[in-house]
Amino acid sequence: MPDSKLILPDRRRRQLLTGLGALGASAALTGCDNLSRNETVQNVLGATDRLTRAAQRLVASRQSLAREYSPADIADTFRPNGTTNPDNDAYQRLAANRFADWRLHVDGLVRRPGDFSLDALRALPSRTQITRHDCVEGWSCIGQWTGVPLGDVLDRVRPTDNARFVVFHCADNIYGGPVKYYESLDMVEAYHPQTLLAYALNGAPLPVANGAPLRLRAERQLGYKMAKYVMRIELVDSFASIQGGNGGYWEDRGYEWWAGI
Ligand SMILES: Nc1nc2c(c(=O)[nH]1)N[C@H]1C(S)=C(S)[C@@H](COP(=O)(O)O)O[C@H]1N2
Ligand SMILES: [Mo]
Repeated sequence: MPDSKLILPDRRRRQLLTGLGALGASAALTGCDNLSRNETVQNVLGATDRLTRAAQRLVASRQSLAREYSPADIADTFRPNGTTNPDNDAYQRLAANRFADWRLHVDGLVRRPGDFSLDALRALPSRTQITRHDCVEGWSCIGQWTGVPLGDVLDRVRPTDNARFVVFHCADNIYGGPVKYYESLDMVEAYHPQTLLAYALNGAPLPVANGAPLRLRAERQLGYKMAKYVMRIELVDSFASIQGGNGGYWEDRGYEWWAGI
């Protein structure tokens, strides 16, 4: 279930409401007792307190920053994984022309769908961060990424109120198979300040092996969330009509959609 983490407050709220119902019943029985000494009130106030703390923890954890490292920690070569050079004519033609003809298409549940060239993305305010990438296969690598915060691009296309997820469609047929790699984030992760559409690695244009010309960095997520070779960003309210319906290439093959670390 994609946003299982977000269901917690709801469940807590329901428990709280049940508690308040019980309070109504016991208050009627005991008349004008000092409410602060009433056991049910104590329990309900305790529950409110716990609810607030749980909600705060949840919000805080979704906004917290991934650790950033120092230049001395950067690996000499950022280890590539999965597709390292998309094996199709369309991509190879774009690469041959150093991505001058490449455009990022943004569409779906947005008020102003649009196309962005690499120069247009580079002209937007950028962010640089040195972070550690963790792959489920059991390796990590530290690199410096530069790109435009995804939230800034979303602000330009103006998601509609019913947009719940951001889907990244990639150029590569992974392992030469029939389907293209894709991934997705929810809106909270999409607007996180360290979520970037990155066009540079260690101060140089993003290498093809690491996703040229544009790849996602979502630094609090596992490596497979960080789509390389992004061609199109689509805002949706459900994954049902996209490939296997689970929000990502690996998710369609059994990985968890929530890959927070
Ligand atoms: N388009 C695309 N994105 C992808 C992959 C891929 O095969 N194709 N592999 C994922 C996995 S499992 C990891 S660990 C990282 C690897 O990024 P890197 O090649 O820069 O190390 O990209 C992720 N994004
Ligand atoms: Mo990975």
